Amino acid sequence: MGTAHQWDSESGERMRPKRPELRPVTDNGQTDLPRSTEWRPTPRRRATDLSALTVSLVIPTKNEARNLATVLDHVPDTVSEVILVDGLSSDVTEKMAVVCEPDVRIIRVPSPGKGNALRAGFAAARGDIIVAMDADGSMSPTEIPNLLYFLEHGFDFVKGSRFMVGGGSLDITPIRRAGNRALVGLANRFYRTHLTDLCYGLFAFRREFLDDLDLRSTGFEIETEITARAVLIGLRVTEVPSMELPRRSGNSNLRTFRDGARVLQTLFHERARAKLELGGKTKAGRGGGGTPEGEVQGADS
Ligand SMILES: Nc1nc2c(ncn2[C@@H]2O[C@H](COP(=O)(O)OP(=O)(O)OP(=O)(O)O)[C@@H](O)[C@H]2O)c(=O)[nH]1
Ligand SMILES: [Mg+2]
Repeated sequence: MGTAHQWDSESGERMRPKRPELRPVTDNGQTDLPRSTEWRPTPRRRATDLSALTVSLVIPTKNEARNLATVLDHVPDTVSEVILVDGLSSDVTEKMAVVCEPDVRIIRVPSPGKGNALRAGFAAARGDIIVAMDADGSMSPTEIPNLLYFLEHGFDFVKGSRFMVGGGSLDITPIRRAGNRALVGLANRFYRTHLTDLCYGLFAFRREFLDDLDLRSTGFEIETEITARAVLIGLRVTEVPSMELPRRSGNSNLRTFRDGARVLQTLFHERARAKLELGGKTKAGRGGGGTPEGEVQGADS
């Protein structure tokens, strides 16, 4: 795939990269990984050898045929499986995906919304690590190893940030930048964090926390929900710089004011939910008042 493609010297054909083997899934759909039904404070805090872990890349798509090749051709070999979540495309997105990545798993979700798509993809993922990214060419899969590095070194949830040193965006409009800034500020106030970005689709986390994250969003607010939940349940969260490029072709599905309002609603909702569910304590038992101040690394926005 991508930069790692190799060519067979005899046949002249392109060789598929060797992907790490996925762990077996048992009859009830579980892998042999421990699930997060109760607190296990120490094991998840240790650094892990990433070469022993498998990685699922989940990509939601809606009419991204023209953009997909650029994305799939640069997926690093550390990714064990690529899951495309489609169901609404009226173009040849699925065909393009199979041509670029014959082993791709395609999940069809007919209900609209990025949140619905991502949640279905996460549920289907079999890797130890789940990475999410967009298909419009605005994010580069070559940044995935940066996220994995921090998971390897003890973090549980790592998200890309366009607004920390080293990151950037060639795509964001002034109005969206202002909106994102206001929403990040509110999130930092609510959750006592130091996040620099909130509404960005490149992130990665350990699959063992999927049940605890208990995601419910249907639309673009899923990025806010997963970040808020990760903080509020006491995961170790950090940000890495990311560069957002303009969408390569086609139209954005995001509606600035409608989706901004949903993000705002999510911030309030998650704060209330955490108070109700956690009773003022994070699951890791470290935070006071339900917010693990100081756990989120990153510069102030
Ligand atoms: N399966 C599925 N995927 C979706 C849906 N809406 C958006 N997506 C995908 O989610 C990703 C992000 O959507 P975009 O439309 O690029 O929105 P955005 O990146 O937040 O906004 P822009 O910066 O304007 O591009 C893309 O890969 C889309 O194809 C949907 O309803 N279903
Ligand atoms: Mg986009």
